[in-house]
Amino acid sequence: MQHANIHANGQRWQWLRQHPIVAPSLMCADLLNLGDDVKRLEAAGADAFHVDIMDGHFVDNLALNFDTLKQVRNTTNLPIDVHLMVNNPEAYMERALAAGADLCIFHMEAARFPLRLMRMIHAAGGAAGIAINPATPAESVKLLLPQTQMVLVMTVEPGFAGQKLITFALDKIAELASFREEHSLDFAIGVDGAISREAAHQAAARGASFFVGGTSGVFLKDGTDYASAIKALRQAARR
Ligand code: S6P
Ligand code: MG
Repeated sequence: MQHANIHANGQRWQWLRQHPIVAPSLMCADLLNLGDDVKRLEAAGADAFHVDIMDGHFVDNLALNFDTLKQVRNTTNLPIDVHLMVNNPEAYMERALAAGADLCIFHMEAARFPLRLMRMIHAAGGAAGIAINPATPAESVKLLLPQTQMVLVMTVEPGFAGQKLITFALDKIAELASFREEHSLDFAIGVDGAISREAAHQAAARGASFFVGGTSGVFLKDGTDYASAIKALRQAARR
């Protein structure tokens, strides 16, 4: 799957239609050897890379930044999604696009002008994604679904890797999937947070196709290599 996968109308989201997509979360990678890790993950079968950007306000942590994103862009041709966990995403979106994100995801809870943001992303040829926290109802994004390429359902409170799965958030996947079918819409459903094989299986059964792999799915502490972990996650995510 290559980044140069341009949709007929010039927009870069054809790749998002594949199932499953396993996107390792780079904040969980070896940050002192990030370039090597990106190459190793690519060779191990990663479909895309997930880059978390935090501001210390929307969430009480900091993660990667736009300079890191730029360097990752220069290291791989795989698609990159950027997950902005920031207040006022309107102020950051241009930088995410300029740094080479293919899919720009902002939080519904933080956006004052979600439609404007989506238009800005589309005008730059990117795909637009909306993330919702575990306690944010799926209902809150329904009006925007015809414009979006992905809804990222958070299955942990955003901010930190290594948390426990919040199972009630999984129900929103089925809700979004049935709305998608009912209205013949075309957006992917992603899941982020504690996505183990079991969680990937449950999320896929409800209609998710995009799986962020962190410490529960790809960067496993038990010595499982990246290729085996990604393969197992992909198998678990088969419909
Ligand atoms: C943090 C961020 C996530 C994490 C991912 C880590 O909120 O948005 O993308 O990197 O959740 O995965 P895990 O399996 O450690 O929870
Ligand atoms: Mg994330």
